[in-house]
Amino acid sequence: MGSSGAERAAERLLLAALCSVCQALQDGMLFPTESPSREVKDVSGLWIFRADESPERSRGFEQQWYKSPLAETGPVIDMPVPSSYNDITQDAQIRDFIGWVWYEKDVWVPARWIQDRGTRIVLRVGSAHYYSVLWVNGVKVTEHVGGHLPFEADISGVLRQTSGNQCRITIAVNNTLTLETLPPGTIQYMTDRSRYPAGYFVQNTNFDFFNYAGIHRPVLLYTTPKAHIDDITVETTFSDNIGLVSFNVSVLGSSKAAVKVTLSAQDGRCVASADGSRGVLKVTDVNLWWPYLMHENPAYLYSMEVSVHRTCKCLTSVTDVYTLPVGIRTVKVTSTQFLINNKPFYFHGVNKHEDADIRGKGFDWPLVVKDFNLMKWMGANSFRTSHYPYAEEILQMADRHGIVIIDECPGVGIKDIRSFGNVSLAHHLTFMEELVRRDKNHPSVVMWSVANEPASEMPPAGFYFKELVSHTRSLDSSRPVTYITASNYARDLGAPYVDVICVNSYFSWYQDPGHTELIGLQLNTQFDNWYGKYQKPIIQSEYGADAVPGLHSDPPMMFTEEYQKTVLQNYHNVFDQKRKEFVIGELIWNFADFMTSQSIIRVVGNKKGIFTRQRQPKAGAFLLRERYWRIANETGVLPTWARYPCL
Ligand code: GCB
Repeated sequence: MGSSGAERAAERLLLAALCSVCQALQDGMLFPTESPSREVKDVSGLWIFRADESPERSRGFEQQWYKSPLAETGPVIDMPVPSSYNDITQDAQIRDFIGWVWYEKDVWVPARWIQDRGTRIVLRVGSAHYYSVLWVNGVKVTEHVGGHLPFEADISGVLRQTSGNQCRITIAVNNTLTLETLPPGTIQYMTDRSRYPAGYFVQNTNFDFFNYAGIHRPVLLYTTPKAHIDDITVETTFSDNIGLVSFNVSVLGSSKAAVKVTLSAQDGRCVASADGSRGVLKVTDVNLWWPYLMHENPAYLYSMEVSVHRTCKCLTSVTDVYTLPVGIRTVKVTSTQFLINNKPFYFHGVNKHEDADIRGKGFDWPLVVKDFNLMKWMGANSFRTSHYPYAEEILQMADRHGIVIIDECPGVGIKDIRSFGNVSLAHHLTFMEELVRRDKNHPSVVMWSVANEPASEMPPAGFYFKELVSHTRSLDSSRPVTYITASNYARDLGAPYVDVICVNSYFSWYQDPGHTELIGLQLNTQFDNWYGKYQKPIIQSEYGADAVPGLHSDPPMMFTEEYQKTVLQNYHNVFDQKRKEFVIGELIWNFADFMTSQSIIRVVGNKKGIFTRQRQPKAGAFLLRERYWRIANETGVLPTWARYPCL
């Protein structure tokens, strides 16, 4: 039987996944910034767009839509970038589309970039979901598997060989998920002709958020000199008042380049410097990076300037400069505590989604800043990037505001035993490599989460998580590793390998709906069982209840704001006991309401937010606000401006 278009798309996806697994990550993925030697040109904005609605979804490739302007291939529409495409039009077919969509934009590249052969021109996509192929002036320049992470290509050669400084960028993106993608999914063909037309298929997934697709983060052109800083890795520690920053710089494009590193304080004073691509900087009277509400001067960032020099006939010239913010801090875990800078840290925070009206998962500065303002307003000191890596700009905000992050990879919905095979594992390991490569230098990131609620009771899960956790540790030994479990403590096969136990539970919601009086007993049992078995600190990584804003009842009933509040209060009573012992954090599910696929258990999305999708507070937000500030006042060192007035 010949395979259909969607099956072929899935196969193509799989092949690409395998191919990316074979390539070890060789290059760095520094966030593009401007410097005396680098320029950045944002080419986001309005692109044109065409979904390949052919039954096989393969017409674009057959007719080579990348070879000529997209508008010449058929009807195109306007599409903003960054944004998910799903909610932009009035067309349900576009909203629910599965398969290839095509984006295109004509941009001008500054002539001097092209003329100066010592300039590298790089095209970078912040993220596109899920599988992408990129062409410049009709020439394929790269492809990438996986949403939520950046990818880029050096396009200098193509630009210099093709039509000069006019540049047509074409990006094809396919959101098909397979058993080996992260998250996994399956395409199901409906063969009952009395109910479905020929060729009808659906995408099945096991995760609870809408599979938004498209170009989700900015598209940039940037330059570096040929001899350029490719990657920088910093690790920090301190002893008494001396901070230590070990660095490792990789330079590409020159074997003779010399590296210089200078660390400056916030007032511009140089506090340490060194020559060479590896070394350790010593900072006396160090200002440590502290989380928000843990110190009166949180989120202190030094600025590390890395420069590359070349000496030619006794003349030394600087060829490349890159500046990296550096926070000096340590993270450690004991059997009962999470220590930041050797002091106990209690996570009082939120789980989030990249999700909003209209733009879906598209990056949006107003939304990012609003969310940080809301988190700080409610006294949250942390969030988990459920269930995938968030935009780098969000991590930079967290570095600058002292908000602590559990950084999660999109290993969500791994429920099918076939997703525990070698191909899946290899892709998962590669994903962790890409994630650590991107996020390793952020002081806000204090722990890696390799998955959410996998079927960790299935026999292959033991081997799978042993490999995954130990590989992640080998990539970064300075941070603990976890995955988020909803399995029973007695049957979870991955828990022996993690550093912190993260447990999700929904007592009185999915279990014993309506019976909030059972929460105390069940939650105590949950904590005692997990701690009894593993003697590792525990985070309640999800808990909550849906509340439709404006629905009220007393006594509380499910879906009302009062019920959500009552659930939270009952959980809090137990947290307050257990945080004296081994519970090191509580993360509400969820910060805001978010879109899901349509189902009989979701009313226009998941309503467990304490804020609506439009970021307006429900009653639960005020409850958490009082609680978080109370905890902060008890445990932190707050500047006077930060004290919650009512406490
Ligand atoms: C969970 C999942 C999360 C869901 C949540 C819910 O356990 O980790 O993705 O959205 O429950 O509301 O059902």
